[in-house]
Amino acid sequence: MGDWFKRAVVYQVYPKSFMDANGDGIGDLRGVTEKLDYIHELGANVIWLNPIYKNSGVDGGYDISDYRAIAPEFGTMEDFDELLRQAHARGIRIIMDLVVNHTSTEHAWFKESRANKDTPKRDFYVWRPPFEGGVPNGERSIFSGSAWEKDEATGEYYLHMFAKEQADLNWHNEQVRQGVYDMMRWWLDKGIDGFRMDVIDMIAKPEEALASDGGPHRNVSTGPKEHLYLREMNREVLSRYDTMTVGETSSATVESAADYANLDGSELSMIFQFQHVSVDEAPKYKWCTDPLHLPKLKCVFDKWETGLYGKAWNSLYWNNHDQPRIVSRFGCDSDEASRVRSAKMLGACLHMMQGTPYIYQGEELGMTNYPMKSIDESLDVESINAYHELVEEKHEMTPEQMMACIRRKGRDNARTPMQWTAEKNAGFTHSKPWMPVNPNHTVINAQAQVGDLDSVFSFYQKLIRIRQEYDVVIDGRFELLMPEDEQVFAYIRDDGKQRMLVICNFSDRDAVLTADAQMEGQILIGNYHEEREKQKLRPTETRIVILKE
Ligand code: TEU
Ligand code: CA
Repeated sequence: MGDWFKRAVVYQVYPKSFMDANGDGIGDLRGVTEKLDYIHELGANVIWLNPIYKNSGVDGGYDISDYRAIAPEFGTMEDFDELLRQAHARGIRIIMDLVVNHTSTEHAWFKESRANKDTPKRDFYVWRPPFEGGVPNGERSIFSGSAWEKDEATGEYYLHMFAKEQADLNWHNEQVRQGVYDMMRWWLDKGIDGFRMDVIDMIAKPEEALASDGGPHRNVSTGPKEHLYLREMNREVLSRYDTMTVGETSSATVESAADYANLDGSELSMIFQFQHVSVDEAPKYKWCTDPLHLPKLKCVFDKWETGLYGKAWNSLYWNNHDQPRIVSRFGCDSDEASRVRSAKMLGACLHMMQGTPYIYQGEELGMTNYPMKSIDESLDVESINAYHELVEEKHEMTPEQMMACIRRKGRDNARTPMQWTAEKNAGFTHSKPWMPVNPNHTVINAQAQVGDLDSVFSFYQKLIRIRQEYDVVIDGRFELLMPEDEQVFAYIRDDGKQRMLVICNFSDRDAVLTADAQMEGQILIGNYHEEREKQKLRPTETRIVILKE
């Protein structure tokens, strides 16, 4: 493992909604190849490609039925090879989604496992006998309902932590692990540059959570063998290639990250922690509309930035295919000027921290949440199941309350087609898009922004250049200023040679800087043209300053 990941800026492509090259309404691999110059112009040097493997169409490609085949709607293996070649020719590396906590129930392994209690494949998945005639225990699926599904043929239950079409693999089985490592080597031998590892903190489930004992819902994440398995994967696969890896670990803490993302390279390059995207969640998961309380968010970043310094590496993200659009969430998208300004402010806040930044397609344009009216419009298994459970079964929320939550937090927000132009279907496709395009594409689109020096796109371009030019962004220590302030997020980066000050007003009101955040220096970038007042910030104002010695 080299350490190029420290200088990487990752652009995440959700292929289904990125660019449709063959006009069937679904984004595809040739569409990604067509748009490589756009990603290159932005300045990103790594692409994370969401799953493109053959799948059963239940969970956006995260229900894989063949790890070595491309889903026909995305194209062919030749299309993939061409994409990889063209990306490498531009100095862009590609990391692939590795989804190995579960497979689709249509995967050959599962079909064999289900068909016969005596095949060695039976143990590839988590099968349990009923407990007192019912489910083995109270384990709950993240996508609502029990995590156990009964198979009528054998009378046993299999575990699915997500949709019932996504059966959890049994990582305690040596052959499962070897099968996964073989597949990883197969892709790395093709020339890909690493993996983003889906729910990798869930692979080593503690045995007691799986017992058929009628027990309660228990935590299946970070079981005792978690790091053992990742070290094995590192030894047998990753360490033999020049890779970058990022584990998706919603349960990670600063303490566990010191193992997962240790700078000694024994496990992964970095992880996605979830604490900063959970600050506006109620005790009951994400279905609420609570506003952001800024000191909480600052406290989380402070903990991760200082906690991992010199020990492990951070990832930095606001958005991905599971998260609502950041400008609609922590920014202000009610009018065009505030949308542009707050999208820039949020970019500056994140990109000047220590870690590898990830930009999710359309974030660089300040794309917003989608104005969904009714649940019938949702295409996301998570939102649909949650609606049925919370509104129709348990009557915990009215339809209006739940729709407000889905509009604010639902995953469909991230998955509407990329907005390339102001034309019909936003230039994403020539036919009917698989998912509706946000009506605001007439205003928010790439064509309007590329080359416009005041656009969100140009601002992101500059942020990436600053990161490349100033080593303090890569190496400097992080020091939070004004921790209790409810409007301003301000911090210093200091590498002993240079000091950088980053100030961000998260509110759409004027804000006042305390003395320690008023230092003078050279402003590298900001989101207002006119002269500034030293002690005051205007609504959603941001500035990045190199401080005088
Ligand atoms: O997400 C895992 C995960 O933690 C999600 O359940 C997340 O909490 C939720 O989507 C937030 O709304 C990964 C993938 O990123 C997601 O797209 C998949 O649906 C999931 O795994 C199952 O593979
Ligand atoms: Ca297509």
